[in-house]
Amino acid sequence: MAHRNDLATAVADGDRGALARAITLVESQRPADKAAAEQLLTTLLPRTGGALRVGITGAPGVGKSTLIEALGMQLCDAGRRVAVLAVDPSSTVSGGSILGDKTRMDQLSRRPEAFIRPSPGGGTLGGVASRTQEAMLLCEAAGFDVVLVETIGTGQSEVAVHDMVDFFLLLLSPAAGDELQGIKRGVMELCDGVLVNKADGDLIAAANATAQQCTLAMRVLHAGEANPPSVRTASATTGEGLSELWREIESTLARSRADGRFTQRRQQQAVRWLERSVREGLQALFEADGQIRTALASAKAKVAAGELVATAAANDLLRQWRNRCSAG
Ligand SMILES: Nc1nc2c(ncn2[C@@H]2O[C@H](COP(=O)(O)OP(=O)(O)OP(=O)(O)O)[C@@H](O)[C@H]2O)c(=O)[nH]1
Ligand SMILES: [Mg+2]
Repeated sequence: MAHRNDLATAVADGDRGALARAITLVESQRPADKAAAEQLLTTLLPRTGGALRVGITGAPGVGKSTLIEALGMQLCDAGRRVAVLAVDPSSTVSGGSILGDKTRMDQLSRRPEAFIRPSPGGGTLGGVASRTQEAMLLCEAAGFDVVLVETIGTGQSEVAVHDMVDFFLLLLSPAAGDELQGIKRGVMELCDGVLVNKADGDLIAAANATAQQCTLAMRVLHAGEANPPSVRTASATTGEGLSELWREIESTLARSRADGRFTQRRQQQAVRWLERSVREGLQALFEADGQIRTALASAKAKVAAGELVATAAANDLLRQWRNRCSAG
């Protein structure tokens, strides 16, 4: 117990080694570690919530990591403390991760004001997202005042990251104008801002054209909204446009703080996180029961063969499970 309190104190003191150990603890799947992690998070909860949480999504190679590094350096220079996290569902399959194998952000990782953590591997997307969210709380408890979350642009992980940040930025490449139709409408609706990256050298004209097309598309998608998401261009490699981007993010968040949307969004996110965790936990409990697993397998075969109605089979399984719960 004393050891755990030491860890909480060390995290709260901003000790980076302790923060790394605390994140390892919340990422652990061992039952004993889970209890310790819950206690740690509960102890530190009053110290959380103080960071600006910004999610960054976009197709592979669009420049997310380069942007995060450049923006992170600017923020550190301005006296901010920046944590970088990632949600990469592919790492749950491969065990690798977007911030792990391909070691980028070399400069930022050497800054004492920055903390970079790759995506946790293993488990469902929901599990990975939950652990990233817990890592975010720990970073806040350790005094980081900006948390940047990189995610690879796939529908589900985008929703998961949108659900944990205050501002969700979509990165497009200069060539995306031709493909705007193809870009999932979902993420265009979800995002709070769009950045056309790589607006440098020969790509400037294409980037401007894409930004124009995107602005029109956003007007249609967000018709009638008081503050439709902004669209701008920048270059993560030259740094052009990045301070304007950050100012825009801060002023958007200042507006939403002033009119209450900021708090409301965080409250909704916390409640959805609870609901998601309950759903996932229930399913895990259900499927962990050996007899239920056997019954489920046989129900699947019968439903597939057209011998059983799916809803009737599901109700029967749930009834069996309830009986087993009340018996056990
Ligand atoms: N010209 C130009 N190239 C850039 C810019 N930003 C990134 N790149 C290049 O684009 C390539 C991909 O950049 P990353 O930052 O790794 O892209 P990413 O979106 O993080 O990629 P994944 O994590 O693999 O999805 C690298 O070769 C970068 O040097 C930019 O603003 N201008
Ligand atoms: Mg990357």
